[in-house]
Amino acid sequence: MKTVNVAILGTSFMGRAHSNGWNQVKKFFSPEVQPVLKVACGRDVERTKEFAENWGWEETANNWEEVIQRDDIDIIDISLPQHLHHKAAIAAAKAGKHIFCEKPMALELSKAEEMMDAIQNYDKVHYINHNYRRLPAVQLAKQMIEDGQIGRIFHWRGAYQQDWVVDPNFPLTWHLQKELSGSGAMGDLNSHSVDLAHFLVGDIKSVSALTTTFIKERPLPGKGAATFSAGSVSEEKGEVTVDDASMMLVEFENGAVGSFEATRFATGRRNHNTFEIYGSKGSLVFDLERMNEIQFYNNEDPQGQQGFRTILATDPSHAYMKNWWPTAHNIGYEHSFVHAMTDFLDAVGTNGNIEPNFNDGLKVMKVLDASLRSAENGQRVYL
Ligand code: SOE
Repeated sequence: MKTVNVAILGTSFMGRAHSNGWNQVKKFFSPEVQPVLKVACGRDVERTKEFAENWGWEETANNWEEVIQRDDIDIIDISLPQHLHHKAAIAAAKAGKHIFCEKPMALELSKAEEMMDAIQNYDKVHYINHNYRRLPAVQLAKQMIEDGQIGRIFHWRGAYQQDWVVDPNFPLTWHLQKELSGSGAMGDLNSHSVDLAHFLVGDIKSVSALTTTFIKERPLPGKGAATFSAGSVSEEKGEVTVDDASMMLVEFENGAVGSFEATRFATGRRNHNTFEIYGSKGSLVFDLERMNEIQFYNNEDPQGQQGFRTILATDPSHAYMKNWWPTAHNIGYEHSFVHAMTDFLDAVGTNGNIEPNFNDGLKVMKVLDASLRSAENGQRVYL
């Protein structure tokens, strides 16, 4: 079995989720090439050593620019905060590496365009990890739409709601600083919804949006501050420079219309990514908090017997499921990363490609950029 050496840049939440995926993909799938967990790269020497030990990375490094230049590395896994995505991706492309990059593609549109420039005349695999496409229930929704089971689509209604920064004492982590995250809920959460809408409904023609920041300043972060965890905080405060919530209305190229909510202030919603798609022959409803299910309404069911029914997408016939457990033994968040990795490794092994790649990531960035401009000028913005 041909193997490929992976180097991961980043040892926090996504570093953990990706390391789990690279380990699990070898156990549950038979991709064209198998990953070797070669190098884990992080800023903190001791923490990176512990990380590598725990997840089975063979070596550690603390300078990602040097790792990218190594001849023995085939895949660069970018699990860094988005302000570092473009530098790492451009260096990896120039070094002729395959690139598995976390979402959103980049800090801002101009940086995503630089990444696109770097992969012209480039024959390796590039991928943006909008992982929710690869949940079996979402794959089933895609199949049902393509089979015409909901007919002409009229409406998309998406909402990605979290509440981990509702507490004003949650510190000013990088997620809340424009120079490190680009935007707040817009880039972090709405990027997922926009990618799913592109995947399931189609391209977006125009956006009208508004954003708001509910809590304008927060204590500076101390030790242990990370995604979803506050750690210690300092007495000093800093300004929040990103949106806490964004609301967006769109026209799709195919005539459908859509609404998108993305917020970190939906108190009680921990990681509530949902979509509703309404068509001429039926409708589909997905809720990440019930990620193995898709709700389907068939307008052609007999009169008096119509209603939303729950389809459990865990049969062996559902995408990826035959590699896991017997039917109805549900999967979770982490499995979407494994599905992305098996498809990515197949693309690497066959000199093929995978979606969403940089082209799809750039499309998302263009929508987010237009949305932020619309929120700024109060006008509808056409893409
Ligand atoms: C934080 O909002 C976060 O970790 C996102 O960055 C991920 O993309 C999302 O899947 C879960 O929440």
